[in-house]
Amino acid sequence: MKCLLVQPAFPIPNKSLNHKSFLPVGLLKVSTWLRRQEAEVELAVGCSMPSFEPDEIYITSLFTYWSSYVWDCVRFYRRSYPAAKIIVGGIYASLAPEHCLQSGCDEVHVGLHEQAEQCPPDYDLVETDFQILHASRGCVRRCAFCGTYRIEPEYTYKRTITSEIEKRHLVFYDNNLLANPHIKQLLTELRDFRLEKRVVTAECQSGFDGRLLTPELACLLKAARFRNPRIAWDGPVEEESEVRKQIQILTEAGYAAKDISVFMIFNHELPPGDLRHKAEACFHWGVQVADCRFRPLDCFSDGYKPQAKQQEPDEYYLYDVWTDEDVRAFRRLVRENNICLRYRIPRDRYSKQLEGLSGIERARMRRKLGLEDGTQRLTREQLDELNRMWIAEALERAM
Ligand code: B12
Ligand code: SF4
Repeated sequence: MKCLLVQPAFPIPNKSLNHKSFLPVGLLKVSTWLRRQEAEVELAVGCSMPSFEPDEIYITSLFTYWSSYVWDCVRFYRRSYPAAKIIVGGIYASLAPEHCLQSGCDEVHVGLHEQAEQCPPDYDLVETDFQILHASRGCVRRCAFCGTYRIEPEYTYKRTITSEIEKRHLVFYDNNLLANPHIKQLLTELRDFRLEKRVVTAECQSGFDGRLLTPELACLLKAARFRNPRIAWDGPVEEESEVRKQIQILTEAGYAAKDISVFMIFNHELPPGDLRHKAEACFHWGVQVADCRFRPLDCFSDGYKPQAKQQEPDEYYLYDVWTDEDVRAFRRLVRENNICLRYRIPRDRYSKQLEGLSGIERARMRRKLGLEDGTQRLTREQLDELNRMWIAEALERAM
C-alpha cells in the first residue's frame, strides 16, 4: 500500500515550514500507524507530486477558516489520482465534517484517530530540533467560544511522559496542561529528566489555566524549564486583581514579566473600551498581550487583511459591538505595547522602525549602543541612532 500524507499549503507565518506552531503532528502519528502496517509513506506540503502513485491520500486540516487550502488539495489530488481514496482529518474536518465532505473527498475522519493516537509521531518525515507532545487531551472546562470539547470530547491524561521524550525541546499542545491530576508528578519528572545527560526545555502553546495556577505549580514549571508562560484573560475587567495575582505568582517563581504573555480574545462579547483597559493593565504590569481575534467556529474563510488600512464590514467577521476601526486600533495598541516591553523603551518613544528586528539584530544593536546588560531604557538619542542603523542595514540588505 502506498500512502501519501498531505499538509495543505496553509499561510504559515515565519516562512519556516516546520515551525513549532504548525508541525503536522497528527499526520506524523498517522504515518507511524501506517508504517506499522508495512505501508510506504511520503509527506507532501500543498499540491505537489509524490515519487509514487498513491493508493490512499491522507490530508490534514487546521483552523476552519483555512478550509480553502484543504479544498485546493482535495481538488488537486482528485484530478491527479482519480482512483486513490482521499481521507481528510484534523481540526476543521472534526468541527465541520459536512462542509468538509463537500470538498469532494471520499471520507472525513472526525476527532482523534484511535490507533494513530497510540503511536509516536514519525519524526523521520520532518527535520526539527523540537518535539510536540500531548500530556492530556480534551479539557475540563466548556468556554463558549471554544471548539475543543467537540474535537476531543473526553478528558484523558497521562501519568508520565518521559518515555516519549526524544528531543531536547518539548512543545506541549495540551488544551489545559495544568488540569492533569498528575501535573506535579509530570513536572517533577521533567525537572529531573536528562536526555543523553542533558536537560530538556519546554513550552506550552496554549495558555496555562490561571485559575489552577498555584505558587507550587509555578515553581515546578520554572524548575521543569518551561519558557515563556502564557495565561488567558478572556473574562471581564473585573477579573483584573485575579489576573494580577496569577502574574505575580509567575514572577515570584522566577519568570521575568516581559517573558509572560496574556492571551486575550477580542472582537467578541467585551466592548473595545474594556479590551483597551485590559491591554493597558498588562502593559502596566510589564507583561505582553497575545491578541486572539474571534471568528466563529463555522467561519470557513477569513478575509481580514492585517496590512490594509481599512476594510469594509462584510469583508471579514466582525462581532456586534466591534468595527474594523476598533479591531485595527486594538491590534496596533497591543503591538506597540509589546514592542516597547520587548525593547525596554518608554511607551512615548515607540517607533515603527523597531518592528521587524530579529532577536540577533536587536542584540547587536543594543551592544553597539552600549546596552549589553539589557536593562537600561533607551534615551531619545539612542533610539534615533538605533533607527538610523536599522534603516541603513535594511537598505544595505535590499541592494
Ligand atoms: C496547539 C494549538 C494551537 C497552536 C498550534 C496549532 C496547531 N498546529 O495545531 C497555535 C499557538 C499556533 C494556535 C493558534 C491559534 N489557535 Co489554536 N489550538 C491549539 C489546540 C489547543 C491544539 C491543536 C492540536 O492539538 N493540534 C495537533 C493536531 C492537529 O494533531 P492531533 O490532534 O494529534 O491529530 C489527531 C487527529 O486530529 C487526527 N488527524 C489529524 N490529521 C488527520 C488527517 C487524517 C487523514 C486522519 C485520518 C486523521 C487526522 O489524528 C491525529 C491522532 O489522533 C487546539 C484545540 C484542539 N484541541 O484542537 C486549538 C485550536 C485549533 N485553535 C484555535 C484557534 C481559534 C486559534 C487561534 C485562531 C487563536 C486566535 N484567535 O488567535 C490561533 C490561530 C493563529 C493563526 N495563525 O491563525 C481553535 C480553532 C477554531 C477553528 N475555527 O478552527 C481551536 C480548535 C481551539 C478553540 N478555541 O476552539 N493554536
Ligand atoms: S479552558 Fe481553554 S481549551 Fe478549555 S474550554 Fe476553555 S478555551 Fe477551551
